[in-house]
Amino acid sequence: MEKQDSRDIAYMRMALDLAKKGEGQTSPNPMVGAIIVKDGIILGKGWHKKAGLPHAEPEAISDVRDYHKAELKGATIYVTLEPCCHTKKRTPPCTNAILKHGFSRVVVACLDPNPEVAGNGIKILESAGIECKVGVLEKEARELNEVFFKSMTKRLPYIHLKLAQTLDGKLSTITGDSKWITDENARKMVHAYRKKYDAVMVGRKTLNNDDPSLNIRFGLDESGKIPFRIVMGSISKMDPLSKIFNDEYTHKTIIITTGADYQGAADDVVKFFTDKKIRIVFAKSDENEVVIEDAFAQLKAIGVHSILVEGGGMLASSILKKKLADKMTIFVAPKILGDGIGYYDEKLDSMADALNFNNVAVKNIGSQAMFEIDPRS
Ligand code: AOF
Ligand code: ZN
Repeated sequence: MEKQDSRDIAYMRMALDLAKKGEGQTSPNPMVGAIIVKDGIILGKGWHKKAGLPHAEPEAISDVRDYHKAELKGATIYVTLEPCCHTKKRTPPCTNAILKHGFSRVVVACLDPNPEVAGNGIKILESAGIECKVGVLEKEARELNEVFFKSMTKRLPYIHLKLAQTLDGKLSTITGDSKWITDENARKMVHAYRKKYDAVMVGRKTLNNDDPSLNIRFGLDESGKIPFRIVMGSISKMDPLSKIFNDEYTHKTIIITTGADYQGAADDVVKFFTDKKIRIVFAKSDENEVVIEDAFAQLKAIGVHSILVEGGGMLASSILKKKLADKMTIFVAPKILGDGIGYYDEKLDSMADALNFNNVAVKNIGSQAMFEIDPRS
């Protein structure tokens, strides 16, 4: 029995590695990997490559060589997510494919949080007499698909807040200069994050000060992915010469602003953005500022399920105050700036009122410290 368990774990680990190959490509779908094994031989492997394309299970089945196809009867399939069983969607249910080929055992890392599935896939397989085992490397599988789990169960997108600060807690000088606080090693990591998520977001001041491209560089752009580039704030104060308003990907640029600000903007400004096919999304306002939760809800409604927020200070401050981050990465560089822009504009009297994070890992990235924080716990 013990031996059997360690074998299940080993195959599931391979399936998880396969699932990761879909990173950044599968949204709004999860990353899923599958491995087919019979008598200790791996007959086929597959992973879900992109929403609309086949799921991991049919990919693994079609990977099986023709002369092995008959051996699928009685084989085991390891899948990192419960096989789907619902029909009102792009691809056929994977439970049908599993039943058709006569698998005798299905090992799954975690149940599918999609309410259309949520345990029903396993029920269907078990009632057809297939032995099912759920929960092998469950923690790893859920972590891998954190974004998907949030997107199936919550109204807001998954938010990863990334900041680069000096030793004295500043994101930029008082004039807004922030290039560069961290070195290339840290910045390369940020580009790897950009690749993972649906969108990258900055506030209006950061747009004007930094003129960021918000694309994926450092040799990580082989997939050709261009994330949505989102800028939030007053549309009339956004610099129209910014790169994200003038490159060839303006259809991937989204402006979030308030209705009042839009109405107050000059006609030629609005025409400029509309001609460039830049999407303008309105969010509720409070004292002329965008209400951040509403901005996120509006983005989710148009299909943005995950966002890497890269600052600046005001945007970070409102995310922190409203506790909207699912993950935080803070790079601390060995520089001291003195007067400058921070990112939490509260005036606290007591240490007891400080935001205090419990789930923290600290790593060295060159001469920088990287704090990885799970602010939810
Ligand atoms: C699986 N294996 O590899 C994936 C699953 O629009 P569709 O047809 O691609 O269906 C998307 C849903 O299917 C998604 O919300 C999730 O419930 C499930 N994803 N299931 O058995 C896979 N990617
Ligand atoms: Zn499926």
